[in-house]
Amino acid sequence: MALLKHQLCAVLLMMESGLILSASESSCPSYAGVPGIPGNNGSPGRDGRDGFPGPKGEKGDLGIGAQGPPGKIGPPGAPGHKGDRGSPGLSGTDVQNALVTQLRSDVKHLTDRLTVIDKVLGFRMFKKVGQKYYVSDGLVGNFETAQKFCSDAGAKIVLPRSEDENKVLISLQEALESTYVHVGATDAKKEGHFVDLSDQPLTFTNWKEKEPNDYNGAEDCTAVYKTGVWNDINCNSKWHVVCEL
Ligand code: MFB
Ligand code: CA
Ligand code: CA
Repeated sequence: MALLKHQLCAVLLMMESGLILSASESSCPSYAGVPGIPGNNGSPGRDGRDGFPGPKGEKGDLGIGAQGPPGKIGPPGAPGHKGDRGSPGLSGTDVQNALVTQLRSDVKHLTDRLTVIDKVLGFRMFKKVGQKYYVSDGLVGNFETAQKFCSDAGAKIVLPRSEDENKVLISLQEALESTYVHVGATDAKKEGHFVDLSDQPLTFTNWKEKEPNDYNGAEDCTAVYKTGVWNDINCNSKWHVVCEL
């Protein structure tokens, strides 16, 4: 009988858990329900009260404080050991000789500069370019005439060595109202290989496009056009003469 009662109750219980049926009170003993799905965690609890102070910690290492300000300058040290004997100084005569040598060098430099300036002032036109001067009397002639004129004046035919020097020559040509000015560059010794009058390679050129072209196979001298471009020309052609000192 008891078994039957339990079975009946088990059936009732299954009906309650799977069907929507109003559960009637029964005389069945109550059984624990099927455990439900665990609920979500509750919201965090309030902070707890501070705990009691812990035990005193061990003594820490010695701290390194910020570097203090530099100390006061200490007293002067004891005098050092006596040094070795120095090499003998110049005798009074030696000093005088050194002074005389320096003075001679200075006088020569000044004399040389005065000689140059004296020559420059002998020309109708001149322009300073660095430590040099470009000078002219407005002479027009061929390359040979130009070379002799400058040499007799203790100078050389002009040869611009930089863009700046080339520009100074252009400004002098404006004053001369010249078309071309002879310059000291030639390929007479080796065609197409232009050198200065000391046979050194040119460190600066400003050739016009398609120049030098040795036009008609007879152009071994060089002239600067009034715009500043260079052209190889016939050495017998006559152009303005500018020298440099
Ligand atoms: C040439 C030039 C040459 C002469 C000739 C009249 O250029 O290279 O030096 O000036 O013109 C085309
Ligand atoms: Ca040539
Ligand atoms: Ca030419």
